[in-house]
Amino acid sequence: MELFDEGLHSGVNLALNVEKVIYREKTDLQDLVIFENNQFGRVMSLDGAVQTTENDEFIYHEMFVHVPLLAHGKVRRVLVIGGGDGGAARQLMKHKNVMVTLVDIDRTVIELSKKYMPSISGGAFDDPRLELVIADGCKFVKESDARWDVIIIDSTDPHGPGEVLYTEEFYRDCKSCLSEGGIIITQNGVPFVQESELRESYDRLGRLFKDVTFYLAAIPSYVGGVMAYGWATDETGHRRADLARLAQRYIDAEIETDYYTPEVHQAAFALPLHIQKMLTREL
Ligand code: AG3
Repeated sequence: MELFDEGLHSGVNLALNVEKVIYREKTDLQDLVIFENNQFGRVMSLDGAVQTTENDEFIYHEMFVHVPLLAHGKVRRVLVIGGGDGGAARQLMKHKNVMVTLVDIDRTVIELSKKYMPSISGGAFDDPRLELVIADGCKFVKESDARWDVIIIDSTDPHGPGEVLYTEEFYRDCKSCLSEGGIIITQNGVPFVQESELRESYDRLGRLFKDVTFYLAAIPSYVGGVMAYGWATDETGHRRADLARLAQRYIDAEIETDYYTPEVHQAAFALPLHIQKMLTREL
């Protein structure tokens, strides 16, 4: 049987059985493959790195979306940069009063995800509360004078087209698109194998925001241990939202989840010591 061999991190490769290749295309921007695996269902890879899978995407996307929305409590407008598979958008649509702008550079990712992995977006792209923009996210935030309560940076890892989405300049432009008390969330990789990425984001975001940290979730298809989401805001109260308040917001939001609970939300911010030490270590 053919093997998909992800060599994203040096010295460790993720091998997945390819039951069947569903689609393969080298777009102008990225090398895209969709294949079937017996544990993960359909898997989408871009430039050789697993982006999302049918069976574990709920963990990644629920934690990306419900943590900032319920921590903030009054979110109306959300900007997603990347996220062309529609997984974050689907979770956002669960929140009744939320309007979403999704900016992805690659239309092909959206079309193929809708066609071959429809459960991931679950119709979110057809929802009138979602505005889709095909554009370079960097340029978009530089030029926009609109404001959002939460900005979700659902990017690839910092290689290739996604690299610019990890620069201080981009974070600064995002900040200028945040409403007061707004929150930026980033996909920040797997700390055990991507320590320098974590450290760099911590420095860059730390220069711009009062409250910068990470929260964690284990995503089975992202090899190497728990994954870190970056958290950046000037409103220090959001992170301190107590359990009773989160639980009430969760009930009031009437959202159905399979991973997120208010307890998991709080616990995700507890950083193991080795990760805390990464943040203070010189690189
Ligand atoms: N965002 C996350 C990509 C992470 C890839 N890293 C890895 N394979 N270790 C992709 C888009 C999901 N909506």
